[in-house]
Amino acid sequence: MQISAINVYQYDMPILGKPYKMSNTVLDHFDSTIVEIITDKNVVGYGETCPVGPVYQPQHALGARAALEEMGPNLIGANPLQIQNVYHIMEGSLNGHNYAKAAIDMALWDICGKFYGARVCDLLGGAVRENIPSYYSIGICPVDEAVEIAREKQAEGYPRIQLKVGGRPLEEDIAVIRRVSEVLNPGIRLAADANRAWTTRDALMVSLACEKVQFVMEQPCNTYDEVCSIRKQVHHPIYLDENTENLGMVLKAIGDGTADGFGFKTTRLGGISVMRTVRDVCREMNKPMSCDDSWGGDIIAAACVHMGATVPPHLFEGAWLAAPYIEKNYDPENGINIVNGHIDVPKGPGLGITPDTSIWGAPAIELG
Ligand code: 0XW
Ligand code: MG
Repeated sequence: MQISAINVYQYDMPILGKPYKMSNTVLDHFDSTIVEIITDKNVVGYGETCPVGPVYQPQHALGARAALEEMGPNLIGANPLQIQNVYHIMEGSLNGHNYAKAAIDMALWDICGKFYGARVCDLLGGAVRENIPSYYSIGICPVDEAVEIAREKQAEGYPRIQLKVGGRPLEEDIAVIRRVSEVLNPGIRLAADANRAWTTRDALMVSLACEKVQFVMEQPCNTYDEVCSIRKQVHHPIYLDENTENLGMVLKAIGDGTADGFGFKTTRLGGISVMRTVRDVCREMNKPMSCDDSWGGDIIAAACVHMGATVPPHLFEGAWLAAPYIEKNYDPENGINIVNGHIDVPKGPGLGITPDTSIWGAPAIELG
C-alpha cells in the first residue's frame, strides 16, 4: 500500500456558550487542522491537531499547516501501514513540531485499523472497557459559579472535576478549591490546574492554605525547574501537563520524582505512537495519567478515547474532550459524545469516525 495524496483542511471551530477561560488566555474559537491521507488501495485515514490558541503551549495552528506542507511531499509513496518508518521520514524532514507529526501519525493508525479490520484500541493492545470516564474542566469564573457547575457535573456523572486557577488574586483560587471540594461527594476526584500561571510562592501558599483539601495540583508553574523546586514542600500530588513536551520529559519527570501523574495531550507528545510508549511507561512506573488533547473535534476525540480505553482503570484519570463545547460532530452518526460523564469507545475499524468532510470546505493544502 502507498500514500497517494494528502489533503490538509483548516477548520474554524466555534465554541458553544461562553468563551473558554484559562489562567493565560480567553478563547471563543479554535483553529483546527485536519489531515486526510489517501492511499492507492482506497483506504482513507484522518488525523487532527488543534492547539488551544497561540498562548497555551508553543504549538501553533499556522505552524501545524506549515510543518505539514514541509513534510508532506516526502510522505507520498510511503507505506502507511509501516507507521514507524513513516515517522522516521517525518523526523528526517523536519525537526520538532510533534503536534503536526501527530496528525499524520493519527491518520496512519486510522488507515492500519481500517486495513486490518481492527479498532485502534485493539491495535494498541486491546480495550480494558468499552465505556471510559471523562472529566470536566471548569474554566476561570466567579467562585459561586464554579461551585454550581461542579454540583451540576457531579450530578451528571463526571467522576472527576478539574478547576482552572491562576491569573487572578490568589485568595480566589484558594476559595474556589475549598468551596468546590466541600460540595464533592466522596470518591469524586479534584484537580486544580494553574496552566503554568502560579509563581512558586503562589503554589506553596495554596498548598498550605488548602492543606486538608484532597486535590491534585496540575502544572502549577511555568517551567519544569520551578515545579522541581517546590516539589518537596507542597502537601499535594503534582501532575505535569504542559511541561511534558516529549517522551524524554516524561521519563525525566518520573525519574526525578517530580510528577505524581500526568495530564497528557496526544498531539503535543507526537501522536498515538508516542502516547502508546508513554502509556506503557506510566503503567510500569505506576503513574496515573489522562488521555486528552488541548482541543479538537471527533478525530482527536476518538484518538484519546481509543488510547484511554487501553489504560488500566486504576491509573486512568479520564479523557477530556472538547465535545461539550462543540456545536456539531464531524461524524453525525458515530461522532464521540460524553454521556453521564463517560464516553463509549467507537465500534468501527480504525478510529471509527467517518467524517462529513464538507464541514471543512475545500482543502487548504493538497499534496500528491
Ligand atoms: C482542560 N484541558 C484538558 C483542555 C484545555 O485545552 C486545557 C487542558 C488542560 O488540562 O490544561
Ligand atoms: Mg492541564
